[in-house]
Amino acid sequence: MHADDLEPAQVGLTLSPVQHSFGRVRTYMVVLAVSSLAACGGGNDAPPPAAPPVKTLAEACPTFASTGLPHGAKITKTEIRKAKATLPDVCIVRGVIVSSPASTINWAVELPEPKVWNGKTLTIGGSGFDGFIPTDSMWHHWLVGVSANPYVKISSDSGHQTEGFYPWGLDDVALRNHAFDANHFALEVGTQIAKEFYGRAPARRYMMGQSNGGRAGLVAAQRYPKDYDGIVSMEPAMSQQGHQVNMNELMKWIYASPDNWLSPAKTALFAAAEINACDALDGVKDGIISNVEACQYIPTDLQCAGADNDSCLTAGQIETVRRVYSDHKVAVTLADGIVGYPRFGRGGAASSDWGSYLFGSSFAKPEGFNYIASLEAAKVVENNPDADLMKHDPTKYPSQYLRLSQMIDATNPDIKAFADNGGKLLLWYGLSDTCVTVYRAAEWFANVKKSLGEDKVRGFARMLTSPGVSHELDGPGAGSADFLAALDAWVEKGSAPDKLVASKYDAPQSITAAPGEPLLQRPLCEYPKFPRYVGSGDPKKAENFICSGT
Ligand SMILES: [Ca+2]
Repeated sequence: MHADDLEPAQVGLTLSPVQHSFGRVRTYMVVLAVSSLAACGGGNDAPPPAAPPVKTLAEACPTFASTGLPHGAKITKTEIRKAKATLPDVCIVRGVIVSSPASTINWAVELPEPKVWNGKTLTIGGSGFDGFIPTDSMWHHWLVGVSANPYVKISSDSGHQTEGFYPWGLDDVALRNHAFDANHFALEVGTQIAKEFYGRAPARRYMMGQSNGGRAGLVAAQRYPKDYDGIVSMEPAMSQQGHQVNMNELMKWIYASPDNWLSPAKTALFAAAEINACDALDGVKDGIISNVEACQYIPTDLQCAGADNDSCLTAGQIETVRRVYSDHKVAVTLADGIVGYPRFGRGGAASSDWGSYLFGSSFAKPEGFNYIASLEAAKVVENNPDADLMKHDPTKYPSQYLRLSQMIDATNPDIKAFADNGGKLLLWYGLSDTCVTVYRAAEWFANVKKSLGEDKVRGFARMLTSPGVSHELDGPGAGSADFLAALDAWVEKGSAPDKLVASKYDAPQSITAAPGEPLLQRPLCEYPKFPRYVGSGDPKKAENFICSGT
């Protein structure tokens, strides 16, 4: 089915058991809807093909071959994936690029029917440490919504086939592939395949990713500024080494004693208290902490008077909350002169993030991703598969961390070449993200403005945020919006994404279910503004909120 034929309600929300952004946790998440497809021209405004397509997918796919692919790419397989739910029929061309004995890139190019292709490509970023092909696994809910659109979709495993970091992180070629080269190579391969398959070159090339995939989008703007006409970077793990170095200290604190660790019950206790303390600061008690900068609550009022139990916090647990909301400052200098890692945004306790990223479900067996990520980095910098995070001292490995950071991190604010090439950047963050903090992105975006000037940046980049939305894209806030359609409208029509609305839907629903009406909607505000209630009208409607700085 062509996405243009779908009613918005058919395309919007999907929920599916998905792979955790970094690890293997399975959870349910809300889809970033494609609900404004018709309104925002998500793919249905491209010019029609210059000539009628000669073949259908069924005719062209089995016999498709190319001998002229760049970067030594070889096709290994072609297959048709029949339409399912919102996903269109596609021909998937699979192949490899053998970069070195240590790094082979597996890539996949999904080609929609010639008569529905919108003439554009979309590179899909991976997650965690990569090691899998994103378009194969539907690892995140936003991908399901995006995949309804008739783009040629391009993705790769980034050059390694395991989801950890060790030992491939020791190899420079594998690191380069993971950090930036694999997406660039796969893009050039996918562009050539599209050209041969349809008989015309793609008119536009976009990139979209979240977490590590968001980092991959930013790093492309910095290193391959002519690769994309537009990039949607969602909650980018742009300072991966800053995160891993500085989470080491926080994780060592949390796992030093059960008195510092918050169980799911204690996390829920704190979440309710934090909302109670800070909810009304944005003008309405809606369960969403939107005025995050005014929220300074530390739960000293919850301190246990007697024995520890689920209705109170120990002194250590209160200190843990304080540390989560304080800047982390391990003295290891990383790429672009960066030291430390900022505090996390408010509101993550009311989402699944504090469980997924900080505390897991067991003190005895640390499983939160921030622990896993720090441990994986420790294995690489120590070159030791048995590295012990609790004994690891990052300050003893400054050159190793710097090497990783210079390779992987996307903290260079000079994206002038990307802007001068006409590229558009839509950067989005859920303020409650407790995997990778919004404040690192905010620092970077401020540096971009300092480097290029406010006016120039306004012409090609926006940083939008949603309060009460986590890295898992759950939480009480509204974070679902069709960012891809917004980007496309900006690139093709010059329509800047300044009036976007985010929705929150009920959950869970199957991926075949229509989303129904949103539970609530909020304007997507430009950082650091947030949705403030105007004081009257239905608080479920975006029109009754303004983007406010205070
Ligand atoms: Ca509120």
